[in-house]
Amino acid sequence: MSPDIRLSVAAELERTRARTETLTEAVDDTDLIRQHSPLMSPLVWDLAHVGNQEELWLVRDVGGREPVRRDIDELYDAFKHPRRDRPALPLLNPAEARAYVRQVRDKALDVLDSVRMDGRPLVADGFAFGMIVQHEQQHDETMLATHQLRTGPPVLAEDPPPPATAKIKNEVLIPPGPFTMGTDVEPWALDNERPAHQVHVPAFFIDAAPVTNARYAEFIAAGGYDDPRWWGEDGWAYRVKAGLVAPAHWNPDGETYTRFGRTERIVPDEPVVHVCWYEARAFARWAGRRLPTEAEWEKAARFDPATGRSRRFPWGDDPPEARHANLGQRHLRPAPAGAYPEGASPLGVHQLIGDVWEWTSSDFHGYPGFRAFPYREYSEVFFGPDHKVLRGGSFGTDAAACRGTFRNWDYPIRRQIFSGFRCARDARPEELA
Ligand code: AVJ
Ligand code: FE
Repeated sequence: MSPDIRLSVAAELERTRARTETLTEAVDDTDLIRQHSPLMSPLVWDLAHVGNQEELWLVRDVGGREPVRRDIDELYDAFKHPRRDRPALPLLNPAEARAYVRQVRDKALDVLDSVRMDGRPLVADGFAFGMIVQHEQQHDETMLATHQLRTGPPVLAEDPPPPATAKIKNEVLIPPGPFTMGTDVEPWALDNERPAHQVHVPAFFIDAAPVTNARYAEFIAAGGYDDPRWWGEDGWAYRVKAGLVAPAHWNPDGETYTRFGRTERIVPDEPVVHVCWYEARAFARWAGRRLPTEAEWEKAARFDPATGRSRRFPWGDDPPEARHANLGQRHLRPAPAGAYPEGASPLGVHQLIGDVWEWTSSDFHGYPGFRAFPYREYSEVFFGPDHKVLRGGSFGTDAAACRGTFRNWDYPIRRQIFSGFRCARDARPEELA
C-alpha cells in the first residue's frame, strides 16, 4: 500500500467515525439501548457491530493480531440474531461499546501503519480498509433510518439542501446499444459490482428526476391506493395487510410529514421518500409507465454518448463534491428536483446520485462471472427473487459507499430506508430521431 493510500484511508476512517459518534451521541443511553422499531437494531448494537467487523477483518485477518474480544463475535453476527431479537441480547452497554470501538480502532490504525503489501487480494489497494469504511458508513445510514423511526423531540441538526435552480425535462431518451455495466477498476467496488460486462440496452425513456411528492400526491388523490389494478397480487396483498395509504411518515392530514422529530408541510418538488417497491411499481403502472431495470438505471447514470465509455458518476470520473449530489447526511432530506445541475448526466438526467435510493424492477443477482469476495454473506446469500435492487444512494449515504456501479438491495415491502424511485418506458421506433 502506498503512503498516499495509507493517509487517505486513515482520514476516511476518522471522518466516518465522526459521523458514527454524531449519531450515537445525539441521544442518551436509554435511547441508545432501546429498540425504536422491530425493523431496526438498538443503536448500541450497530455501534459495537461496526467495531466487531473492523476487529474481524482489519485486526485479526489483515493484521494477524490477537482478538480484542473473541467472546462477543456471536452477539454481533448479523446472521445469528434477527434485528427484532437484538435488544434482548447481553450486549455491551454504551460505555463498553464506546471503549471497545476505540480499542479496535487504535489497533486497526496500527495495522494500517505496518501492514505489508504481500500480494493478498484483501490488502491490495487498501481494499479491506475501504470495505470497512464502507461498512461503517452503511451502518451510519442504517442508524440514521433508526433516528427517523425514533419518537421525541429533534436531536439532529438541520441544514437545508440547495433550492432548485435548473429547469429540467420530464423524461430523457437513452439511445439503444451496448454499454459497460459494473467495474473491474473501482478500487473499493464490492464483489457484487464486478466484473465489468457489456449489456445491450434497447432505447428507453427515463424520468429526468425522481418522482416528486406532488406527482405522488396525484396518485394518492386519484385513488391509487384503493385500486388493485396497479398493485399486482403480491403488492395488493401487502398493501391491504399493512394498511398502506401514503408514504411512511406522511401524517393523516395528508399535508405534513414528520422528519427526525420535526413536523412540516410536504414540499411538492422534493423526491418522494419512504415508499416500498410495491408502492413504486403501483405508481408507475398508474402513470402508464414502469420502473427502470437495473441495467437501464446504470446506463442512464454512466453512459457517455460522446465516447461510448461508462463513467464513474453521471458528471464524470471525479469523486462527489457538495455541488454534485445530496450525499453524506449534510442535509437530512432529499433536495428539490433541479437542485443539482452540476451532477446531471451528459444526456440530462438529474439527481441519479444522492437524494433518494431508487427502486429498480430488477431482482438482485450476481453479474456473469461473479465471485464472492471476501465473504459469501456480503452479497451472494441475498441473490434471488426476494430482493429488489436499489441504486444511486440517498441523502443518508456517504460518498465512500456510493458510485455509479454501487448496488443496494432490500425486500419489496421495505420503506424505513430512504427509498424513492423514478419511472421509465420503452421508446417507440418513431421516437428514435
Ligand atoms: C447493502 C445496505 C443491504 O445493511 O444489510 C451492512 C449493508 N452488510 N452490514 C445491509 C451491510 C453488512 C447491507 N445493505
Ligand atoms: Fe453490518
